[in-house]
Amino acid sequence: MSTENLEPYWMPFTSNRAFKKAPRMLTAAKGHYYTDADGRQLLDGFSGLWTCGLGHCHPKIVAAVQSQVATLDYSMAFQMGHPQAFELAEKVVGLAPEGFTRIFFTNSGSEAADTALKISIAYHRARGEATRTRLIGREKGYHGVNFGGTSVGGMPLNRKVFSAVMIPGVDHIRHTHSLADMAFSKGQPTWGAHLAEDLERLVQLHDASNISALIVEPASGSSGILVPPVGYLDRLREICDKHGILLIFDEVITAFGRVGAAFGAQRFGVTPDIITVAKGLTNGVIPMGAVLVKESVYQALMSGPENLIELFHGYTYSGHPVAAAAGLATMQIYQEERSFAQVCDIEGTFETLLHELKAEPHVIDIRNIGLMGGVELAPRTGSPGARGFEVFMRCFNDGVVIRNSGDIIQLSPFFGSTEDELIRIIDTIRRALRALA
Ligand code: PXG
Ligand code: PLP
Repeated sequence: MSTENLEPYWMPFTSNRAFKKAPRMLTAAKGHYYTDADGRQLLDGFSGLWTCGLGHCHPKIVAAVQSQVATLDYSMAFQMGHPQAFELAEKVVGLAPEGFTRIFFTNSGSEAADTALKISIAYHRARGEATRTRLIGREKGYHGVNFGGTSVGGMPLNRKVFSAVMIPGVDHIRHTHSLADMAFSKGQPTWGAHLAEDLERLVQLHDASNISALIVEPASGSSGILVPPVGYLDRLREICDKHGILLIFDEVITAFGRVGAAFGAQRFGVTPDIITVAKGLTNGVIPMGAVLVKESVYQALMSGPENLIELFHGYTYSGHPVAAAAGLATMQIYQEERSFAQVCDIEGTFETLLHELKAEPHVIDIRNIGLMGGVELAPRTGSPGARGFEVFMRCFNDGVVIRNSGDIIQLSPFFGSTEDELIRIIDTIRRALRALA
């Protein structure tokens, strides 16, 4: 048992009072396992928080971080540079879809989302279309918790309390989820491409000359694994092109292997104009996010006298040397271990095992793409989310860490998961479901 004073730390997205009565404390991690304060080994079925696809404490990332922190711990981020940030920039754009040549570093996915939205507005203004300021998100979207990301986001509970102070000039297209039309689809649902037409409705309403960008997750994670219907993203791309709207893919979860490619854009065969990343950029080891842009977006902003700052935006820790070192080691391992191909190799096994849960009590849908998996449960009458949390708790007590978003069970196994590990995760969930009321 741990002996810390648990009160001062206000935990993020956590039921603080319940946690502090019965804490779940993790004290160490290695490979695919956590150690908890009681010395138990827990199989991590969530790769951290979608972050650590390569496993925990990868020796090469640990070594890179140790060496960097002892060599250049911090380097002034504005008007100064250091080699690791430039090297990482080159490596990451090298993996990106054709046309992506520039990258802006942030410290999280939330900062990446807000940065991307601001870049889109600056881009249009620089090209003489200063009225293009309206931002379009999608219902059920998650783009972090800063003001911009919360505003374009579509998770009702994240918005409710802040409703009056959401940034102005935002609208949302409808989400793509429909149990009646796509329950138990494997991979991309075949129904739903037409839902992209909802963007046309908003263009008619607001006029294209006022719209800056559309931001969507190619496949959404937080709202419970929503996989894009076949043809849906292609249609969004066409409509954005038709109206001069920038298309932003928020790939904080889908980039760096999670869907079996370097980027979701490649997996789904649709190229946006701006991409946000975080999490897998450093395998979660040091916080870091980034915004990748096409050359045309960057060039539009490289105007004016050369000695002036082109974009009035940046973070004290943008391109932090220790984060950059972690990122560089991570990119090297992705290449050496063929991580993205590894995901493709086990995706089929994961899908088969996951969909076996269809027969279990309370299960009303199962969704998957790459190594993202969601199992939706019927809510208990009068207490939505209770069943999902109970499955999370039962799995934890049974030695497996998963996550629940309300009544949706979420899985994000490691890229190097063995079949036995996948079976253990699914069996543990099955036992939990059978024990539920
Ligand atoms: N965009 C997307 C698509 C994300 O998934 C963020 C932005 C924000 O990133 P930061 O680093 O600011 O948290 C995310 C983060 C879940 C879960 O349970 C997912 C996230 C965060 C917390 C929980 O699926 N994704
Ligand atoms: N608040 C104050 C008072 C600051 O001085 C700064 C940065 O210098 C910030 C906020 C922003 O911090 P960051 O650059 O780490 O996002």
